[in-house]
Amino acid sequence: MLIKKPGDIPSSEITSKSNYFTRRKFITGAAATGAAIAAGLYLRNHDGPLEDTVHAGSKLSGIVKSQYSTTEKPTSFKDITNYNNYYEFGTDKYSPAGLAANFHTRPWTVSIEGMVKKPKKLDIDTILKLSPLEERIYRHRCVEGWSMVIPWVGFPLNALIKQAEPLGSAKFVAFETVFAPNQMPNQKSNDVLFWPYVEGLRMDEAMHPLTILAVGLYDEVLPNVDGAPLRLVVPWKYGFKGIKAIVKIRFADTMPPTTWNIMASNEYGFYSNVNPNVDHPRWSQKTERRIGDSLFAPKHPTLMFNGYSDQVASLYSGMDLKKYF
Ligand SMILES: Nc1nc2c(c(=O)[nH]1)N[C@H]1C(S)=C(S)[C@@H](COP(=O)(O)O)O[C@H]1N2
Ligand SMILES: [Mo]
Repeated sequence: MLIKKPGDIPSSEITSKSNYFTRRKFITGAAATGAAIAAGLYLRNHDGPLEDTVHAGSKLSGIVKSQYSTTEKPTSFKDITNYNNYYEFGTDKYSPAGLAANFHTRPWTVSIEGMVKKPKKLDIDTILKLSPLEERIYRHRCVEGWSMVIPWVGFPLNALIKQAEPLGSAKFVAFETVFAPNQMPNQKSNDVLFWPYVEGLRMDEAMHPLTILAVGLYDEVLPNVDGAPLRLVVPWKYGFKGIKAIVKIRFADTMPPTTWNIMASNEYGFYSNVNPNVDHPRWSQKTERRIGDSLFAPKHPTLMFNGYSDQVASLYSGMDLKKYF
């Protein structure tokens, strides 16, 4: 078994207790109703006994290289698939890998809805053929202060968005993780987070060519623990924006709620752009620990927009990034 390395910020500390419980009291009613409705909608699709479950591990073909990949050395497959945040399965880093191993990723339908000309329900195997698969080797920076370099396989989110033809009035895109409490043990109660996990982007962020939907890793089908079968990757933002196991994409004219912002709005903003100049209220964001480095290796300086300033800084020109953190 892997042993927890010193220097980790325990996931349990991601939200201060007092804050967590204040929010809980406030929100329980609405969340409980939402969860009940979601359960009704998804239980049949994703909680039944399933036959065909083994997909991770198969090689993906026809992957093309991308100009957007970093030349930094990728983190090992072992670290990327054993050191994770996936609260539906476990709140520590090492248990989700095992607990997610038999998660059912087929059949899988993604609903595209809200302010679009062409709402659709797309089967995951149709989505996989939507656009050529690209390798995107991206830096991944968790808000907790650690980072990796991950060779994702995926395609630009904008390819999917264009198919749905959003209305001009759509200004945001909201994403939702599956609600499947029979498979995701922590979804059985709201003690950990409110389910399903939700995230969102502004429309221009969603359309940006760096924003991808990942379906693979190291040329293989995405391992369950990394968000199979479909997971968002926005490399200039903190890792929690990269919502896993997506079943719903909704277009809206108002800013959608996002899970960590609901839990602690003073600590996690909607934007959550990687920014070494805006500290988390409980720790500095100036440096990061690269997973896989030796324990004695110096920390890496955290880069503005995670090193993607040239591509994305213009999205935020004139914005006060301390206020809109
Ligand atoms: N549904 C869901 N998505 C999630 C999370 C989660 O707990 N549940 N954790 C987030 C966080 S905090 C991070 S850092 C990344 C981790 O992705 P990885 O495990 O593939 O490295 O997933 C993000 N997406
Ligand atoms: Mo994270």
